[in-house]
Amino acid sequence: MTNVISPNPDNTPIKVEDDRTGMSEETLKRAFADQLFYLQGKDQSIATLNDYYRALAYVVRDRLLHRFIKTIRTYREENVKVVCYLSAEFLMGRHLGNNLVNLGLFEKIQTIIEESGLSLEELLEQEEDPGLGNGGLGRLAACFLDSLATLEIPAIGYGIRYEFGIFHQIIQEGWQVEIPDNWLRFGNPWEIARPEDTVEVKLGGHTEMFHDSNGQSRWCWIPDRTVIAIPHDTPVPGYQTNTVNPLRLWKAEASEAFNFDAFNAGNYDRAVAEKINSETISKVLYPNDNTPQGRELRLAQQYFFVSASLQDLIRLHLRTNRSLENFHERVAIQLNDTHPAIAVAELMRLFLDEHNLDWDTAWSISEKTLCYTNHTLLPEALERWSVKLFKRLLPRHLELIYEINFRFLEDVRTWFPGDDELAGRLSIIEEGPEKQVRMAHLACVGAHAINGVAALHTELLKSQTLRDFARLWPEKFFNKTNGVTPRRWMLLSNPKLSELITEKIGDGWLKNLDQLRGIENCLEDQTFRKQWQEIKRQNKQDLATYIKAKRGIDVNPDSLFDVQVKRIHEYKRQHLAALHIITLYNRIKRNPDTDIVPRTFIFGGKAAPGYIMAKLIIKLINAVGEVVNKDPDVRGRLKVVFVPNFNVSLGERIYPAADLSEQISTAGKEASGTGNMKFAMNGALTIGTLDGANIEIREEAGPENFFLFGLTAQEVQDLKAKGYNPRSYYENNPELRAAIDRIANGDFSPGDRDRFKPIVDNLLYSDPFMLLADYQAYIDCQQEVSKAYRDLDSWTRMAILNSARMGKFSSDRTINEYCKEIWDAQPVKIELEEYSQAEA
Ligand code: B1H
Repeated sequence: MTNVISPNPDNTPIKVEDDRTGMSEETLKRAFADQLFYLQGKDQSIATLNDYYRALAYVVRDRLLHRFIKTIRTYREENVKVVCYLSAEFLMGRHLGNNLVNLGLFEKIQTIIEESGLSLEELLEQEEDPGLGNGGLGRLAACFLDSLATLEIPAIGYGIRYEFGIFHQIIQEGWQVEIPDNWLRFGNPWEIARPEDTVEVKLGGHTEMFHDSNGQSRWCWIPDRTVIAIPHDTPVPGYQTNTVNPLRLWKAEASEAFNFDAFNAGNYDRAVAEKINSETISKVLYPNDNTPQGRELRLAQQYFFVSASLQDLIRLHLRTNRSLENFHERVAIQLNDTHPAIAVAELMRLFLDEHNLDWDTAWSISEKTLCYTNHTLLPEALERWSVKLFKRLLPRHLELIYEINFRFLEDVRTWFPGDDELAGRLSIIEEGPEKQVRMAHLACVGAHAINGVAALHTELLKSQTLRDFARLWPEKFFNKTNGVTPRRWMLLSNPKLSELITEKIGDGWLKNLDQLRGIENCLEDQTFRKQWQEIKRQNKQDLATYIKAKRGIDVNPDSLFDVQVKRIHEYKRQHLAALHIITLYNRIKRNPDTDIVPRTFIFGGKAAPGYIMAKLIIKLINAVGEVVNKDPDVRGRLKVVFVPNFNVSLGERIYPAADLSEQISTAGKEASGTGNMKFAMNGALTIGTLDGANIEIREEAGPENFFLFGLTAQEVQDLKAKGYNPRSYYENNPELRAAIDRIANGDFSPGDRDRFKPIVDNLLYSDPFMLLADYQAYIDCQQEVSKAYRDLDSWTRMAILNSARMGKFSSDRTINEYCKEIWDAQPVKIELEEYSQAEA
């Protein structure tokens, strides 16, 4: 608000913008000093960098809040349709830089901070990276929230406020060591607790038959535990819009601070134990990517956040609507994988047991509301819960699932009479020594839309993993190729490149990434290519400085930066890249004068703590680095660096500095990949298989600007069916044999020859991900890469074309498709009062 305070001596009124909303330099400066003094209780003489960070965070948060409040009020008053993204993971990355970018404040704040003798970059580094996710799936949810707000779509993200996010990885003697991620230790300026919106979530107990006054009998649930769910909201602003949507994360607490009965009876231990037990639910993120952990606590987490979110939605709906009959017209719920699939049973329970709808009405509304995204084809990653465990934790839901399944299979039998095998394959319950609930089947039956995350993935879903469902309901299936937000992954992380692009084509590309095509017109402009190259070189120099500081390794910024950053998993084949490095090393050892293109191999990624093979792959990469980096014969031409603790903020440093993006999963195994998109947007060329979104990236970039190798998904399957014998590749390929022998002989494990035996044996005797079958094609393709890199100008042309043609992979495109084809959601403009609009 513009206040008028005491007039000047010459009687002209002084205008003072509200220190909480004003966007002028003057006001921002005052607000910064004010927050430091009154919030942190410090002045400049004693403030630490962290104090300055927090002061600045609150300055920015203040400027989000009135937009946030107005956004929520508009949604309510206009009774709009809201998209609810239910996800066990949101890998948001740091907020401050992104919020500055989206509010259009970055440059102004940078000037102010620098004028105060501070560095904005240093302050941004103070923020803990909120790591409430494992990898691609959680980061996708975060990119979607950015695009939803940018496209002005009313949306809420619902998830869990884990007290400990993904562990912090350090490398000790080449091994991964996990350190707990106590990210809330110094508080979190971006969240607002909303205790007034607390809801209760029940667990356990049993069910009983109950007769109501009309003589009707029904089952009712007598739970034996209650936990309370306290929402914590984080505002998520769109880029250059007034929309600020909520990310609502639930924290679990005991229903009473203590169980007073137990407490008063002197049973203090029990009272405290119950409290601890309840709070365990939101304590820690399970650190598995692409492999679910079948633990009771994990199912409790899933149910906890799903139940709290659905209760919240129903309550919000009934505030502005008379009944639940139009629920699906006001709410679209997207299930991010099967982790929230219990929503199918919980929504039915709420409709039937708590709101007295009849089955058919409840089912019809529920189905029209729910949508399901599948993210993986790996059979071991498909969630199943034992019926026994389900019954112990969620007895009422198990009954409902049986009822849903019974009705579903009755339909199947009328559509396909006599086909009992089909019914068995489709059933939500898997029969066997231990009966299991198949969560993907529950999601398919309960949702009206099912989608895969890249064209190949969706095809394989329809023809294999969910084949029977696709036969039953072809109209339910969609492809929605993933995307990433260009705001974080270009503008924020690669400001120099973004500036160059904007200089050439204006800034429209940030909201419409297809406009990037415009830079193709600059391809013949030699100055432009030089500038492009120079920016890449500076980004590489910055990364080299970081590597030197973190790992003490000198890397040459003029070498080819060959990068593989992603979770460590056998299907992603980091060990295939290791075989390539060892092959080059062997060539040098055979002939130290061999003419090779200098390369820096950069790896990063976490292994699930229980995944022994993945942890051994990390050790192998580091061990190869130890030998190669120090061997004088190599003469610094090859360097291997494992960058510890790969996370969103490290990604922001690494993607812009890459020349080559490694996307080398076994075809048919990587559902989409999203790192592949971030690399290509920033002008890295891809070496990759025909897997996931690589296929579409290659189509867009043009096959001449992409290094393709390896078996196709079909060939992988055919070879497996025919009988795959990895040993024959080993025996018939001398370079492959030499590389594997070097590992087997203990050259990378002095004093412990057998250290890498599990990797060697796995490759020679089973090789489920067919590294040996793809080895030669990969080596040959890498040779092509080196050849291409020798002509830096022509390489730069290819890099520019990659960037220019990545428009399709903006998450704005993905979200637009979901809105039109799945959610039926429309943008809603948020109008601000004049005072805060003025300088926004
Ligand atoms: C993806 C997961 C995943 N697919 C289980 N599945 C998890 C499965 O904690 N768990 O139990 C956690 C994560 N993550 C990834 O999703 C795919 O592997 C990528 O290919 C894809 O790009 C990404 C986003 O769709």
